[in-house]
Order: sequence, then structure tokens, then C-alpha cells
Amino acid sequence: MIKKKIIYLIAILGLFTACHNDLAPEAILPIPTPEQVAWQKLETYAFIHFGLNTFNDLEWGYGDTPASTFNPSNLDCDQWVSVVKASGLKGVILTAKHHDGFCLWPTKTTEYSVKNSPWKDGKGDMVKELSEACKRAGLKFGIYLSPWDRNSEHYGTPEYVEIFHAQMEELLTNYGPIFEYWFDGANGGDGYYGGTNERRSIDATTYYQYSRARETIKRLHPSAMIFGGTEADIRWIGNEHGSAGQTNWSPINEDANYTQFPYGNENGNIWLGGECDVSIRPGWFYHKREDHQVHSLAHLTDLYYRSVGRNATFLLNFPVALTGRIHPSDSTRAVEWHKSIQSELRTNLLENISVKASNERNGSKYAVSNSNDSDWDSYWATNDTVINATLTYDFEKPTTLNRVMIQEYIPLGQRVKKFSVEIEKNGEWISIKTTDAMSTIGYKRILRFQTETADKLRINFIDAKGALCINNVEAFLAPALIVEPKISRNEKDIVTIKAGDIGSKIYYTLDNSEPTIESKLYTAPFLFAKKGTIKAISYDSQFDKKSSASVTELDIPASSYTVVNPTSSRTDYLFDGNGYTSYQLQTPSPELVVTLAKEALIKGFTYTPNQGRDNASHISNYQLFVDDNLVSEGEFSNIKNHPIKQIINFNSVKGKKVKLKSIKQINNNSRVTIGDFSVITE
Ligand code: FUL
Repeated sequence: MIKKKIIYLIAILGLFTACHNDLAPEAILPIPTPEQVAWQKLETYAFIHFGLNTFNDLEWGYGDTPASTFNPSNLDCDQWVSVVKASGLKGVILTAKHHDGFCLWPTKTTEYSVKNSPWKDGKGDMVKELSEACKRAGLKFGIYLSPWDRNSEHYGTPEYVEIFHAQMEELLTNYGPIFEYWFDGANGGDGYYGGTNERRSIDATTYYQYSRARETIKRLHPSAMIFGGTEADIRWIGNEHGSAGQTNWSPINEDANYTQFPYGNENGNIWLGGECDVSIRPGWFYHKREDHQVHSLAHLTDLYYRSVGRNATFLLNFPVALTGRIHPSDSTRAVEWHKSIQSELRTNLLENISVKASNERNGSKYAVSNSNDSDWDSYWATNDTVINATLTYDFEKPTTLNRVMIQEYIPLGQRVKKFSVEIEKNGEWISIKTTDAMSTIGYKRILRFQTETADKLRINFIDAKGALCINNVEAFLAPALIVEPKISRNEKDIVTIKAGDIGSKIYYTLDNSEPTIESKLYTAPFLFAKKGTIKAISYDSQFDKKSSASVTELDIPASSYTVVNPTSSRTDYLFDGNGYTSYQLQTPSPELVVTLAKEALIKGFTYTPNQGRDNASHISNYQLFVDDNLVSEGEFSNIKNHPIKQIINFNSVKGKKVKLKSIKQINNNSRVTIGDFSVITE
């Protein structure tokens, strides 16, 4: 009798568990809103930086150049849109107003806009032109409106806040659906401000009234994602080079600081997916001098894996040129990049392959076959208590692969903390060889590893915050992509060229011609103690493939400089072609004084900030003297968030003695460092 009762109880319990497990796994908080999920699925979209800065050759205009300077000769938003589309990007965000305050639409709030420019006799509206071009092409449209306004006389007062909100209202009511609204965090302080030319500081957390801004945006565009400000839907990834942390949680704590942005937080209390922004060239705005510095195909492809492949989105910027069109070098590269990714991830080797799971949640809805069907909304799940399990894919014949993509079903939260990938080869299981961390997954994780031929593929989910919910696993064989070489010249004027891949050969030219495999073969470092341009390619004979060319313009040799002040043998760090080795200047009057071996026509200089992790000691405002005459002064705009080599040009002057003086460092830091320094000569 007792036995019967026990059997009955077990049966009831079994039924209960079965029914219970038929239910979807419980969400693990925080979870994304449906709009945040839809945004993440866009994966890649474009930025356009265009405005007065373009015509002033600046990154951050001061707000003092007349609106009449804005004069694109051949503006064509359809050309931008066709480049964006051909690059596989799903939308465009336009800098409707950058920090200089110049508005690309005929706003009622200020005279500082296209309406006072010669473009279309002041009758043009670029926000309208681009939003309509996007509609025609089926692309999404987004707005960047800089809160900081270096032109407005009212900046810093309550009046400006009203102007700022009125600008937002105009942009949100007149230009159709907005998918993303971008508030920039930069607040540099000094500006023109109606001619007062002074420093104005505000508390960005309260001054701009971001809750009110959020209400307006969501009232008019409920599904728009807000970037920046105090009430955002998505988060900046913490750098401007387009790369997320190896571990990247979408959850993060509300009060997180910038250092946590690349990684998020396993126990974060809000869901804020990461967005990786990067320009296709060093600067955000167009500068002719960067025409040969468009990022290489290999670099951009790498960034795709470091952003989308690490649970973030990728925002790729096009600095529109003075004509009003995207430069051909940028458009060609962006389309090549899209094709390269398509070819790397073309054929899913796991499609319809037999797969077994070590655990399957009760109920047919969560079957393991959901992990490699083509339906995003179906997923494989484990029972509630099972947080580690394996998936094994059995190839029918030996299959060669070097990429694995895994996706979690994020509407139920991000769960996986640790996993590993193995392949079975001749009956033996071995781990794949990769430098990628196998920690978080989130919306999408793509691992790159050494090419292997396998009979089976196994994914071990080792630790998670709850039952596993995996909606997609794919594998690919990406063709080899040859990485361009790195060229550098040291303090002894010795040039070294390093290949990006083991096994590639390097060919180079010194006469500005394009290198081919007929050019000079690089075998060892060589002396190059003169001004000139070195171009080099890597070539892999195994695949008969070459990289894009690296181009390095070298000015007068390091041996032509004598450092007069400071006197230290370590000042050779300033000329060693390596921004990671830096020299610290002495305060309170931080300056570098050099003399050249002979008089030269000097037309500019370059300052490479320390490329190491210490970014607090960069010069933000400088003066440059030639033979004791002040020839240039100004700011290194955006150096804090984007510490790239700064190139300053001026009208050429003859001289021999050059002094670079730091007037101010970022955050008023007392330390001053220089990674590299060089003059630019005629
Ligand atoms: C930064 C700005 O200061 C840059 O100029 C650029 O617009 C970039 C996207 O954001 O914070």
C-alpha cells in the first residue's frame, strides 16, 4: 500500500516537474526592452560627421567662424546613403549640430545655421535631405545633437537649456522616424560664446535636463534608442577605437564609471547594450591629410569581431569631404569591409547538422535542434537547475573551420559566464587555439581560432547565471585575410617593417609608388635618415594573397634633432617612432626645445600622446614657437577620448629652433608626457 502511494506521489511530482519545465525559463533580470533587442539586431550602422569643422579642417570648432564658411560644392545625400547601404550598414546618424554650434538645418533657435551659408543660397536643409534619402533607400535615420555649444552666447545659462530643448523638438518633429538619438558627453569648457571667448563650466548631469529630453524623445519616437546623457538606453563602450571588452555584459550598474563601460557588469542592475563607435580614418571630421590613412581592410574586419562579435553594436563613421560627398577611398574601403565579413561568415557549416545536448529542458519547445535552425525566436534551453551543459555537433565528414558564432536568447536576460570550444579529430578531443576569451556571450559572440579540420564540434557551457537559453550556433571557414605590415623608424633612423601574419613576406617601395610582389623584398631593418614615404604590403604565397598597403610618411630624421631642454638621455623616446615609450616634461613650465641640424622651412608639427594606459597627462592646449616666434597655438581637440597622433599645420616659416609648450593638460593634470614629436617640413 505504502509502495503504491510512493509511486503515485513520484508520478504526480514528475508530472508537475514536466509541466513546470514546459514553461519558458524564468527571465534573469535585468532584461532588455523589445526596442533594445531590435536595436541590437541592427548590429552595424553609420555615423556622418559633416559641418563647419569640415571647412575649417578642425575636429572641434571654437564656434567663431562665420556661417558663410559652410559651402559644399556638390552635396549629395543619396551618394552617402548608397555607400552606407552597399556597406551593409542599417542606418545613419547625422551630426545635426556639433560642439561648434553650427546647425545643419534652418533652425528658428539661432542664426548660426545653413540658412546663413552660401549653400543653396541659404535655402538648404541637410537634415531633411538626408532623412529623405534614408527613407528612399530604406535606411534608418538618427540624430546627433551636441549639448555643448561653443557658439551660443547663452551657453551656461537657463536660456540655452530652452534653446537646446527647442532644437530637439524641431529635429524630432520635422524629419520622420528616428531610430537613435545621440547626446555627446564632451564639455570642453572654453568657447566663443557670442564673442566673450571664455571658459564656461556646467554640471552636465543636471544642466541639460536629460529626463525632460527623454520624455520628448519617447513621446515623439517611442522606439528610439537614446545614447548618452543621464537617462540612456544604450551605453558608450568607453573608447573611440571601436572595440568592446573581451568580457562584455549588457547589464551594468546605473552609477558605473567609464572604466566599466567596455565590460558591463555581471551583477549590473540595468540593461544597457554597448555601442562601439569608430571613424573610418583617424579623425571624425574630414582632413585631406588623412586621405592615405583610411583604416585597412584587416583592421576594420578585426573591429567587427571586437564589436559585434563581442555582444556590442558597431557605429562606423564617414567624415564627408568638402565637396559634400564621401571620399572614394572611404567608400571603397567600407564596401570591401562588408564583402570581407560576408565572405568570412558565408556558409554555416552547422546548418541541419545532427546535434546532441547533454541536457534538454522538458517540452518540445526547447529542443536542441533550435540551436541550429534559422529561427531567431526558437532556442535550446536546459532545465532550471542545469547551468552547465554541452552541445555536440557531428559533421558527416571531416570539416575545416575557424569561426564559431554563439547567440543567447537575450529577451530572457544574459546568462553565460564561461564556456569552451573543442573539436574531435581522429577520435581525440582537443581545445581550439584562440586568443579570444571564452567568457560572456550575450546577443552574439564570434570566436576566431586557428583553422582546424574536425569530425565533431563541442561547446561546453561551464558556468551561467541560470538555465541556458541558446538560440543560435553557427560555424564557418573564413578565407585568409592578410594583415598589412607595420612600418616604424626609431631614434637611430633605422626602419623596421613587421608583417602582421606569420609566414607572410614584405615588399616595399621608397619612391611613393604602390608596392607589388615585384617591389623590393624586405629582409632586415635598414637605415633611412631622410625625409620620404615608405609603402609596404604583406604577401602570403600559400594563399597567393596580399594585404592592403601601409603608408608611412617620414619627415626629417631623428638624428637631425638636438634636444636643448630638457636635458636627459631619455628624450630619445620622443623620436623613436613608438608612442608607447613617452617622456615626461618638467613642470611648472612644461616645454620641449629642440634645434634642427640645419635651417628648414617648417610648416607644422606632430604630437603623439602617450599611447599607454595613462591618458591623464596629454597636452590639451599648446603653443609652438620657431626661433622664439609664436607660430601656432590652440587645442588638441578630443584628445582625452581619442588620443591619436595630432597633426598641426601652419604657414611655413624658416627656422632652426622649435619649442613646444604645454599650456594645459587634460583635466588640468600636473604631469605632461609626450609619446613622439616631429616637425613637418616643406
Ligand atoms: C566625441 C566628440 O567630441 C567627437 O568630436 C565625435 O563627435 C565623437 C563621436 O564623439 O565625444
